[in-house]
Amino acid sequence: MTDVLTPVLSANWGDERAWKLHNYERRGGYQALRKALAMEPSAVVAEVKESGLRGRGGAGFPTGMKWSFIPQNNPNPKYLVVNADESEPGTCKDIPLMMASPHTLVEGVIIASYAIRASHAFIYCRGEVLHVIRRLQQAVREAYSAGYAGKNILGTGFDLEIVVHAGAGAYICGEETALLDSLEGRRGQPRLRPPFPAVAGLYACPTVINNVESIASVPCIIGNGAEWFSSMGTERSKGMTIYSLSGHVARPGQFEAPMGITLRELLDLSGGMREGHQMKFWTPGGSSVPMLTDAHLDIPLDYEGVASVKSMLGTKALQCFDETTSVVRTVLRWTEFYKHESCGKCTPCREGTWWLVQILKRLEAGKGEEGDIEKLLDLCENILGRAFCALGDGATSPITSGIQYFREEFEAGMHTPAWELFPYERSSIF
Ligand code: L3W
Repeated sequence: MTDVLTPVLSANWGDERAWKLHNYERRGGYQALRKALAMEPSAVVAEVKESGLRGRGGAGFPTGMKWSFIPQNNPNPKYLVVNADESEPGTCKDIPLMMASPHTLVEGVIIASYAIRASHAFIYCRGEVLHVIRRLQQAVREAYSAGYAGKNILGTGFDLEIVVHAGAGAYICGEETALLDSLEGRRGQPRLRPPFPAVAGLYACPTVINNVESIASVPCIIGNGAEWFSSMGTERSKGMTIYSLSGHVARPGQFEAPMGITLRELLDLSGGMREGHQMKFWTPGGSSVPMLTDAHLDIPLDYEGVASVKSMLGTKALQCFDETTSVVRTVLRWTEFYKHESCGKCTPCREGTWWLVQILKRLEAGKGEEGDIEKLLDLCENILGRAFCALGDGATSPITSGIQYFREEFEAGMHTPAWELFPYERSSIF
């Protein structure tokens, strides 16, 4: 079964002091950069396009295409920004990657900046993870000392400054335009799109924003070629990727596998659900996408497979819950998170998430009122597509899908508290 795994990004995670430059170089690190610098920037973009790499931050937008949107006739500076603000519930792939192998990301940053002709790159990392920020800073310093960053990189005349920026701990700053506002020193709130960042991003200049895993995938694509990468995965979702498994599984963690693996296969690798328990529901990509059930264990975990059951692959954070878990309570906890993290800029999200929490709280307490389920669905309908950014939409997904699959638990909330039906002590989560 383990041959299902394709460790590339995680290949060196078990190495001693894998984060040090000399250990990264010993495994061939920075050879892809040398190769890229010998190519035309447009050829690097073409190679990434050809590979079929799609954004690993949640939306799956083709990475090479995004790079090609950068207008090269625009006289303004171009910027690369790495979204390292990993905060989607259950998502834990970028932080382990940056801790174990920060140079994979730094090498990707340099290649990507060269490809889009950026002379400044920013890694925006969530502020709570100081250990990650320190590790990144150390890796960037090492890259400067070795001549991989700074002026005249490897004697090619290419200059690049890399800045590691600490965010202040707001989920909304993972939204790309809020991240840009925050990076510019303002309160992080989403901007209207279009214009997309590729046209007017940081300081209103053309900017590529990519997720950590997307940029970290670039060195192996340049090093091994687009064909190597696209030989893995499925027809429209290419390559390998990192899935995070959490919750009631025997061995939670990160599993790097080709796009299209199923949760059943991943569960085999992680020892299955905790002993004596069965899968009840799970999320394919954090809590911002519709939940699925044990009926969906064999769908391919790629963009198309998950879309075929009306969910989204998202960040590939597979949170697994067994039969001891109350759906109402779980959905309430997630909704409290969205209410807390709503930036307040738009009314549907700011007010809507508050009302959703009020109704879910009384359903959890067994004090639901007649019509509460309809009210929840009506509120969701009025948030979906009407909020300023994806946070509002995301907040509705667990509720509508929870009601779709487990309506009887919401109905039970009219008379029985969730803690009676699902005692806390049986469920180790929430
Ligand atoms: C130029 C166009 N660029 C689209 C770019 C756009 C962005 C990318 C994807 O949300 C999802 C969300 C969360 N010209 C363009 C263009 N672009 N059209 O492509 O854009 P979009 O709008 O499809 O998605 P998004 O707003 O980036 C991301 C989901 O991810 N998610 C959340 C993850 C949270 C984290 C975190 O922890 N920080 O990653 C989980 O599922 O719901 O649907 O770059 O500029 N015509």
